[in-house]
Amino acid sequence: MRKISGPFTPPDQFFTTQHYGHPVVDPTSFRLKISGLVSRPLSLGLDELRAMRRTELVAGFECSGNRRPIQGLISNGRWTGVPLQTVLDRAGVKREAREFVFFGADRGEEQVEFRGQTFPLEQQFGRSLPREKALSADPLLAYAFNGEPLTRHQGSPLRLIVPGWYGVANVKWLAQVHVQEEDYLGKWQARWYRRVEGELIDGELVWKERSITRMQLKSFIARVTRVGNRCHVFGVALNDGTSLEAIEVKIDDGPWRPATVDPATRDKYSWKLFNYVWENPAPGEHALVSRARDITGKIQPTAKDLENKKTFLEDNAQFPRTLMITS
Ligand SMILES: Nc1nc2c(c(=O)[nH]1)N[C@H]1C(S)=C(S)[C@@H](COP(=O)(O)O)O[C@H]1N2
Ligand SMILES: [Mo]
Repeated sequence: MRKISGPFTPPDQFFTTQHYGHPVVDPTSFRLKISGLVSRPLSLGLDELRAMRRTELVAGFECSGNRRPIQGLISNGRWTGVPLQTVLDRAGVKREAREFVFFGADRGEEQVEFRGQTFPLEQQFGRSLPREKALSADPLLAYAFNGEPLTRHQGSPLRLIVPGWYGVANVKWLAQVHVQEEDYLGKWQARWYRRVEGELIDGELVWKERSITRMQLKSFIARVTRVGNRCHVFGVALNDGTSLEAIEVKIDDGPWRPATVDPATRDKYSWKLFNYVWENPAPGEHALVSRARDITGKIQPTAKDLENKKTFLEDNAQFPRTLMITS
């Protein structure tokens, strides 16, 4: 079982998921290639990347598959690296560039399907960002986590961190950035990680399918500890970086009451750890739930609100938990 021990997840406890195993990339011979629609294609070693503008960023993320009832695929910490923007500026992005594809060193054979035919093809793990996101100040080419070089599981020696986006955007063992004009429709971009949902538009259900990008507004209660006549309700909230208005806790049919956010987790893209003190809990069974609200007026949805979402990814529903208080 995974537990939250503080604002920053220790590197050996950071959750890890990947699709083609963990490649071993030798940091001394490692090169990051920048190819495609750039004026100066680049091949950069780790030392060259380290010599470029160094940035630190606190960011948490969860796997888009993180869901009730386990919720273990979420972590937080401080990343060090060079802004993607700095590297792309050096390469000189051409005007017609629209799509930036990030390939990991991990590969595997896939049955690529087309109209009932399948071709066994060796594929790289690949994900893309649109131009405006790739050229924004946020994405980081990270080589360290909490002050230590990335571990093999974390994508050593280099990974992309797209703060505010679901984990799948954070391509590990980053080997190549390919800049192109057309959409990238690789498996991990267009098929495996997508959301299928019905939306009522003018009273009619319209089916929408889109890829997994920004994290949805979410909170959940991780643990309740009783000290005498008090229960300490502790949990975590995460979203795309939009400021939160409140994180609230509701007990049984009571009102929503504000929880306190741990000041060590105030950074824009950090997860927010919250605490709520529940005084004099009565013996018996209770239902506890949390919700987050952001400054745009968005409220974390209930499971009912999400009933037209057919794919399990992006489970940001409010997560009621039951608790027994003994006298
Ligand atoms: N190269 C590569 N990068 C990858 C993946 C992968 O399979 N290969 N998995 C992605 C997914 S789905 C998630 S949730 C995160 C997990 O990052 P972590 O292992 O550091 O927690 O890595 C992402 N980056
Ligand atoms: Mo994931």
